[in-house]
Amino acid sequence: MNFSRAIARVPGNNFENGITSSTLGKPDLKKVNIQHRAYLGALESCGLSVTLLNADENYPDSTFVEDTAVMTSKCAILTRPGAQSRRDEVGLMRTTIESFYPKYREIKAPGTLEGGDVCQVEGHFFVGLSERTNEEGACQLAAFLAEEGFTTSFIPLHATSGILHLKTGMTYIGENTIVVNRLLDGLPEIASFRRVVVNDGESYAANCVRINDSVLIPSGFPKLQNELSVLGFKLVPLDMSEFRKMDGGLSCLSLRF
Ligand code: CIR
Repeated sequence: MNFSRAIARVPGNNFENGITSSTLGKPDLKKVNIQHRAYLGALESCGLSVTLLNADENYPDSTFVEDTAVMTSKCAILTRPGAQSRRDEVGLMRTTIESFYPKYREIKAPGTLEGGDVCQVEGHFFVGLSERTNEEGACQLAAFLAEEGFTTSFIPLHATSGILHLKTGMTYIGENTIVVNRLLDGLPEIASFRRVVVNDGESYAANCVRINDSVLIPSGFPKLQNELSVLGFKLVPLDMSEFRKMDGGLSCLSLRF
């Protein structure tokens, strides 16, 4: 959770044409850009040097860079998104990843994997098997990670309606603590962790991001904010209303390494 860099991409003018299951209405582009700039500012105030890529109007979801790669302290893996409209976003990321990790790996067909399904907990990676990430993709990732000494386990999400990616439903924020959607709280894989459970009204807030000594959380979820403050976490609340309309959370907007 100690990072020095991040990669992000400016949202395109056609951001509203991306994939969404939300019924919250169309995003307001002006607010999208204001919220994105505030997000970049928060990354910088956490000590990260941000590589900001230009918007790409061919890919309305391409500001959600997290889905295109898995970054670790030892290696980077380019993904192969399960969403067909997002598959070629990976090509846009290749040269940037290569500039930081000359020997990167890559998920190959028929594997699919999106970075939102990968939740790192110290030296272990939980990988969600979702509509976007299949077992083949997860196995390829696990093999790459094993070469670097990391361990992996899979968490099937198919039966858990409403959870797009694993990290939509749970995130590790350090100090042996996982913020988790009530629907995933019974998972045996996380039984040994301190769990902060978000219930239905605040389920969007299960996607937070620990960066160095801070935790970015979406603003507007007072119960979670209070619980994490009481536990001693240093919080950075950010307005994510417009990204939420496109099923995006805080982690999706950057690759951190
Ligand atoms: C999508 O459906 O692919 C985008 N609209 C949202 C992606 C969110 N990414 C993430 O949770 N890592």
